[in-house]
Amino acid sequence: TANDIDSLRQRLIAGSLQVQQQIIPQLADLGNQGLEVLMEFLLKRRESPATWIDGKAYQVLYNSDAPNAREFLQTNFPEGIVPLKSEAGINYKPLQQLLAAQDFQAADRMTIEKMCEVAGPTAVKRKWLYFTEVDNFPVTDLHTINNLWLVHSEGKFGFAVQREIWLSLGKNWDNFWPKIAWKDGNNWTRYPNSFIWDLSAPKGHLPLSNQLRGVRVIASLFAHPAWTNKV
Ligand code: UYC
Repeated sequence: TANDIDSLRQRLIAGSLQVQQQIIPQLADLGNQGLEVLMEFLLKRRESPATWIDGKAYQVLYNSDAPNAREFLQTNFPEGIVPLKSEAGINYKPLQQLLAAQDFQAADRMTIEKMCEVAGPTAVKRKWLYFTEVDNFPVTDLHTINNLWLVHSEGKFGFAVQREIWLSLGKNWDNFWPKIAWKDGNNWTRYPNSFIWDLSAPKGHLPLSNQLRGVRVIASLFAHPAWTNKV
């Protein structure tokens, strides 16, 4: 009823993160009227940086086949809700689209591809990164990639989340790998099928950094000024 919708609307606007998280799928189940509330919610909040709650609301609209939801996003958020800023001239829209669709496995591959693009044509050909290339990454591009992951994963995924976990473990790699389910005892998690490609994964599980060539690339990522000098 109209009353139920209005009550959900009020709780979405004023509720805690936990309440908002529960309300969004309820609105999604209510058809067009529910979608309208999510549209209003996104518009109201568009002046502040997107959080993963905005991400959840956006994803409902993005993955809906309702024509008015599609038209709304096309008009108001054609590039998504995270600004796709790049100092390296990279187009992050394909990554945005995979994350909005919650295709975390394809998004993980796209992340590696985009990071190779940032590093330049030799890295694109090589298909993996040198740690010296990561040291030279523009802050802006790392922020964009990180924010896309964060906003579209209920705050679970992204480099900054991984780095916080690593710091909380006193920068101990041996404790870090099992914590994010990249290792179980002595066994590395097998790529790709043993990784968890949805939000049931532990915090920090994605995006992946292959450890085949050692820890230096991810160490450079975590040491990058992007995470300490906020822009
Ligand atoms: N793989 O085991 N990985 C690949 C991970 C390791 C290996 C790709 C992560 C350990 C080989 C990604 C972990 C290891 C290939 C990841 C992991 C290993 C490969 C695709 C847990 C053996 C084929 C992108 C730390 C004991 C490619 C890419 C090749 C691929 C990620 C083996 C994203 C997080 C040490 C043989 N693994 N990788 O980089 O280069 O190719 O031969 O980390």
